Amino acid sequence: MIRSNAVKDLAALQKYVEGVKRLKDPVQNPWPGQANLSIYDSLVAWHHRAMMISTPAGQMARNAAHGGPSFLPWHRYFLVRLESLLRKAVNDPHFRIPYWDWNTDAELQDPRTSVIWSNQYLGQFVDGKWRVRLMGDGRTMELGRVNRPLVRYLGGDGALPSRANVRKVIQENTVYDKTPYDAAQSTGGARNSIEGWAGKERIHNNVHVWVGGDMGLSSSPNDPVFFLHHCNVDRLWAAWQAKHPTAAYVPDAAAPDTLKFHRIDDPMYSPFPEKVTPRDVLNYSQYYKYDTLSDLL
Ligand SMILES: [Cu+2]
Repeated sequence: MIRSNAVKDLAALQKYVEGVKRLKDPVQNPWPGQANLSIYDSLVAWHHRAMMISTPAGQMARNAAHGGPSFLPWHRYFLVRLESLLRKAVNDPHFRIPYWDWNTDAELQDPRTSVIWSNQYLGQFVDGKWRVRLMGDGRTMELGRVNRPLVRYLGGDGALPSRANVRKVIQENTVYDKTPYDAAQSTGGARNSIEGWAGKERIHNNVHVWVGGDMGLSSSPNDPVFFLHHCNVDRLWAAWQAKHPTAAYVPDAAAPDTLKFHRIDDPMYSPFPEKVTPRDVLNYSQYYKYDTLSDLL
C-alpha cells in the first residue's frame, strides 16, 4: 500500500491513467442524475463547490478547503476518496496514487522536458480525447457545462519549487498553522507555507500556476496531474509530520464558528453522508505510506 514516485514507477502511473480514463467515462461510471457526466466530473464539482464556500461568508481568502488549516486534511481526504474509486476501477486493492516529485523537475534546465509530460505519461491528456465538461468561473462563481479539450501552458508563468526551499519550510516551521489561520503572507506556519501564500516560493500554488490552463481554475481537478501534484503536497505534509511529531493540528474544537470546516473535529466539506474530520486523517498510514520522505527531511 505504497504511494510511489510516478516517474520511477511506470506500472503505477499506467494504472492511474487507466483508472482515471474509466472514471471519466459517463457510460462506465455515470454520475447519477447528471446526464453525460461521470464520477470523475463529480470530483471536479466537489472541489469547485468547496472553493465557493467562504469561511466565514463575505470574504474570499479562506474557503472550506483552501486558505485555512483544513487545506492539507481536506485534500488528503479528497485523494483518499479518489484512490478508493480508482482501486475499484482498475480492480486492484493495492493500488495507490503515485506522486509527481516536481522538486526533481525544478532541477532540469527546462522542466517542460520532464518525462512526466511525454505521451506515455501525462502528455496524452492534451491529445484532444480528454474533454473538460465542467468549468469553474471565478468571476460568476458558477460551474458551467462546457465540452472542450484540456488546456495547459507548461512554464508559461510561475516556477516549480526547489527542494532546498521545501526542506527549509519543513524544517523551520515548528507549528502547523498560526492565527488568524488565513492566506495572508504574514501568517506563518507549515500549512500556509506549503499551501504557498507565505514564503517566496509559494510551493503548492506555484505548481498550479506553472502548469497553467485548467490547473489555474476552481475546476482544477479536471487535469489528471492535479492528483499527482496533490499527492506530492500531501507527501510534504507527511514529511513535516515526521519531522515534528509532537506538533498538534490547530485550531482545536474551541475555536470560533468563523473557522467552520477548519477546526480539528469539524466534518470537512463533502457531498457524502460520511463525516470525516481533520483529526480522522492525521494518521494517514492507515490508508497508505510513501516510498520515501527522506529527500524532504
Ligand atoms: Cu484544491
